[in-house]
Amino acid sequence: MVRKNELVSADQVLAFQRDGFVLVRNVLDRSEVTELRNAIQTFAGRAKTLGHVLRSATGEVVPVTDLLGQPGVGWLLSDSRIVAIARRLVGREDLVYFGDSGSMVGGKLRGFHKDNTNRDTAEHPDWLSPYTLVRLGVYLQDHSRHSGGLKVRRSSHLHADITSGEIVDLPTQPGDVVAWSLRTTHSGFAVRVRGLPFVHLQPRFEGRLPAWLRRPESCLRIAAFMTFGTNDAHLRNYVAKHADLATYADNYLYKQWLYNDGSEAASRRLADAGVTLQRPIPGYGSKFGSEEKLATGYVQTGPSRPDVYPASRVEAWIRRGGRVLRSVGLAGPEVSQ
Ligand SMILES: O=C(O)CCC(=O)C(=O)O
Repeated sequence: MVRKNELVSADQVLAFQRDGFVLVRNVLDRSEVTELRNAIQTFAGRAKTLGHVLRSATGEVVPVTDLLGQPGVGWLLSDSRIVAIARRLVGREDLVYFGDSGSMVGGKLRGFHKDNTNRDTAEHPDWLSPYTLVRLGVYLQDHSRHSGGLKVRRSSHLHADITSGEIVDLPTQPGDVVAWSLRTTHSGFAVRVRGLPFVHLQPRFEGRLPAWLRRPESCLRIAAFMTFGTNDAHLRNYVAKHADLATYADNYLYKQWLYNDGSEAASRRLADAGVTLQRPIPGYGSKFGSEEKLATGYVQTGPSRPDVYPASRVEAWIRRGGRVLRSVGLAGPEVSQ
């Protein structure tokens, strides 16, 4: 096992700053991967029974509660290796966790997007200084030879659009951690093409690839995600966007904050690892541990805010063609499935 202060080399930090993502190998061992797979499946199953999950059109089970409150999983957020990676990439000592993490079981939710506050306006403060919110993904199965992993666009964290950057399917193996800037364009559930490992498809085409051309997933896809930041304007803007119900009603993160573990014990566990727990809204944690079964079968959230990405050249033509095909019923919905 690699020592924690060697987990992310100086070259990897530079690669992260250049590319907007980095793959850190062999962070977790085999038994930890097995333990996490089991714990997440158990927790997600229980959350689904209660309806404490986000609504899904593509089959994934996403508990609304963050990782901190999940038995057998919460340790990830204060794990010295995870914290060391986050600290190296955020680039600041005062690491903050603000209740943005989660797990996902199964599904096929694809589509290029960014996670930062403002995704399409180069004049917004998000784009005027290096971005300090970093997301870590732990994919608990093989994606070096199998579909289902993370797809990113290289250096797309430098562009306020989702069309820039070479497409890369990340060959993660169980135990690896992938980290990306919230400004980086990415999509889940990458489909690998049989016999053509060097081909990295647009998400919109992946869902339409015939089954015989796809490499299958290795087993049920289970993944965990967590975001860290530091005490700065980028974090304040991000939190303000999701805390403001007037402009972003009932958004998923606001709902998650209600269901999160905001206890003093959880906060102390993080503090012992050098991470500050920020509880962005007054009701943070007020529904944690609730046994109320939701009749809707999921936690209701408002629509996500549309991003208006200016399309250029080929992308504009593809969009136009897609609109025409959809209007005459010859193409499916815009988010590929
Ligand atoms: O499912 C995935 O691999 C990506 C999830 C994602 O887009 C995110 O956590 O921001």
